[in-house]
Amino acid sequence: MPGATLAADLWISEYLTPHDVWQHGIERILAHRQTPFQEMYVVESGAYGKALVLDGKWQTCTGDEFLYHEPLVHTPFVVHGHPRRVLIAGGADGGAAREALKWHNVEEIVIADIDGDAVAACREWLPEIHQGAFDDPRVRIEIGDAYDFIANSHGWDVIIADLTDPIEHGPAFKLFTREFFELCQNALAPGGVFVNQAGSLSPPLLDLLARTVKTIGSVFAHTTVIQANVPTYGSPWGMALASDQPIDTLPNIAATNALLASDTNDRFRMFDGQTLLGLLQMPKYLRDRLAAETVIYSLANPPKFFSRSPGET
Ligand code: SPD
Repeated sequence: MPGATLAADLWISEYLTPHDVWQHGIERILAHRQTPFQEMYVVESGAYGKALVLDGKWQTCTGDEFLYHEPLVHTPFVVHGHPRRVLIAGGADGGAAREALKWHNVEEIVIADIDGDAVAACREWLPEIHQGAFDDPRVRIEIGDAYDFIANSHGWDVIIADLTDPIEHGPAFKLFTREFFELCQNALAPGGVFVNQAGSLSPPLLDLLARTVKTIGSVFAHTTVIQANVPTYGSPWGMALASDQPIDTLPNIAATNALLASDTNDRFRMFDGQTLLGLLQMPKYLRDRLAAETVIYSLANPPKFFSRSPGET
């Protein structure tokens, strides 16, 4: 076990900022390869179970993934009310698809992920996360650029952008731009809901989330932020929720629980009406930051790793 004996330890060291590192002791490397799109590790950590790490960024792990995937999926589903067709951009690990399958009326789930090697590795090494979702007849996997797939598809009730961090030249950065959000808006059916993982809520890292929400808000009529706490991400995490229909950020607890009881298998570890109400409450520093934000991301002005280039203010 790393740290317990005098030995050559193995750690995943993720830079959360250029000056802050979040380290996890690794028991075993299960898979490692440079795919055509990113460097991929699947590892077994000592404390948080098996994990997927892409381009040095911790993506998900068996120890706390439910704290990410349940809010990411069930919040837009409850806001929509009766989702049938669901598109997941990214989502290589299958955790979001697994959660979507808990809804009885869901007929079709497409996972559009650019990296077939990552999907194959997650299928092989992370069955605890996908739990067979890839083989459910309602699920279809499209290996390819989600940007192009969404540009050519329509009628989705919910679009979930379950993406990697928007590293420059990485596979995800253009899916954080106004052009992509416009494609998503066009691809949604009337009453459709969009959600994406939008980055850290830690004050020094807030540019990405604030600018992403500002950009989404320049496309959709209504936006808000889901606050998730995923310990292995190193800070509270934000998800942007958007629709052209109003979003009730004070949802009635009993009404949510009744919907979950009638329309799902009700097998949740963290999500229910009370949890949803909490997820949708933004603290003042965050509301103030969103109100002050002016930057809109575009293909010509995409997000930058650690938010800013050296020297940029
Ligand atoms: N580094 C944290 C951002 C991770 C977002 N992607 C998560 C993918 C899980 N399905």
